Amino acid sequence: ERKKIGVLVLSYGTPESLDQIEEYYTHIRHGRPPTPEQLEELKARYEAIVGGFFPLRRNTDKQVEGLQETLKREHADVDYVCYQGLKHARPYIEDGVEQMAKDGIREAVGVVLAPHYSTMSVGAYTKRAKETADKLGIAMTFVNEYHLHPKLLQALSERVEASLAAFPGGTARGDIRVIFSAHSLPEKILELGDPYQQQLLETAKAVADKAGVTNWQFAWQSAGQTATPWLGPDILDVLRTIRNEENVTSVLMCPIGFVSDHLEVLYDIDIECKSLAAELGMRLERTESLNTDPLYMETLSDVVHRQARSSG
Ligand code: FEC
Repeated sequence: ERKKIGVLVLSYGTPESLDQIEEYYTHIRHGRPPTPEQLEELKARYEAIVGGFFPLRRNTDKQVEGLQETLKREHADVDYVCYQGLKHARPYIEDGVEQMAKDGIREAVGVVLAPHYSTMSVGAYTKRAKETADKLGIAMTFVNEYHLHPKLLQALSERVEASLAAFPGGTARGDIRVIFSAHSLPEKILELGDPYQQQLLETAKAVADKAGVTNWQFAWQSAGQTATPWLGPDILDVLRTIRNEENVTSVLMCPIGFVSDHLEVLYDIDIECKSLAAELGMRLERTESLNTDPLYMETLSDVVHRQARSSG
C-alpha cells in the first residue's frame, strides 16, 4: 500500500458573510472585540471590494484543490491528502489537524500560503499546528519558506512583464516605478532577528532581475493600528513621495507577500492606492495575484514533497 501523508495547507481565513465579521475581527485581535466604529469600518471595506462577498474563501478552496491535483500528478508514489487549517476562521488550524487524526493520518507536512517566514506570521501558524499534532500523535514537520523557489520567481516575473506591457504605448518601461509590497509587521521583529524583511527583499530583487526591471523599490502595506511602530515606509506615503519628489507618474504595484485576491489586495491596493494615485495624477496598475497559477501549485507541490522526503 502507498504511504499516506497528510498535507495541512495553512491560510489566513476570511469571514463567510457580513455577520461573521465581528467574530473574525475579535479573533484577529486576540479575543478583544472591536469597537462599533472599528467594526463598521471593516464591514465597509468588505462591502467595497465585492458587495459583501468574500473571495478569499473560494480562492483558498481552489488553491488547496489545485495543490491536491498537482501532488497526485507529480508524486503518484505517495498518497498525499490535503487538509485546510485557517488562522482566524473555520476550519481553524486545530480543526484541520484533528480531522487528519480522525482519518488515521500519522505523518504530515504543513505549508503556509505565504512564501516568506516571520515568527509573527508563518511561525504563528506552524506553532499552533505543531502543538495540536504533538497532542494527537501525528509526526508533523513544516515548510518554513519558499520565497526563492524558481517556479515562484518565474510566475511573479511573468506577471510583472505582462503588466508592464499593458501600460499605454509611449510609456517608456524605465519610467514605470515597480513597487514590491508585503504586509507590514511591528518593527520589533527586526530586533528579534526575524528573516521576514530580508526574504522579501530577496524575492523583490530576484523578480526584478528576472524581469529586467531596474526602476523598483520595496514598500510595506496594511499596517495595523496599534500603539507600537510598524515597518515602513507605507505604500501610501511612498506614492506621495515619488510623485512629489521624483515626478513619477506610472506605477506598477506587485504585492509579492500575498498569493491570493483578498481584502489587502482588492481594497488596500485596488481601491485605496488607486484612488490616491488618481488624486496625485498618476497611473497605477497591479500585477495579477497568483491564485491557482500552475507554477504556484507546482511550487507548493515541490516544497511539500521535499519536506516529506527529508523528514520521512
Ligand atoms: O480577505 C480577507 O478576508 C483577509 C485579508 C487579510 C490577509 C491578511 C494577511 C496578513 N495579516 C498579517 C498580519 C496582521 C496583523 C494584524 C492584522 C490585522 C488584520 C485585520 C484584517 C486583516 N488583518 Fe492581517 N490580513 C487580512 C485581514 N493582520 C481585516 C484587522 C483590521 C485591520 O487592522 O485592518 C494586527 C492584529 C493586531 O492588532 O494585533 C499583525 C500578515 C499577513 C500576511 C501573511 C499571511 O497571509 O499570513 C503578516 C490576507
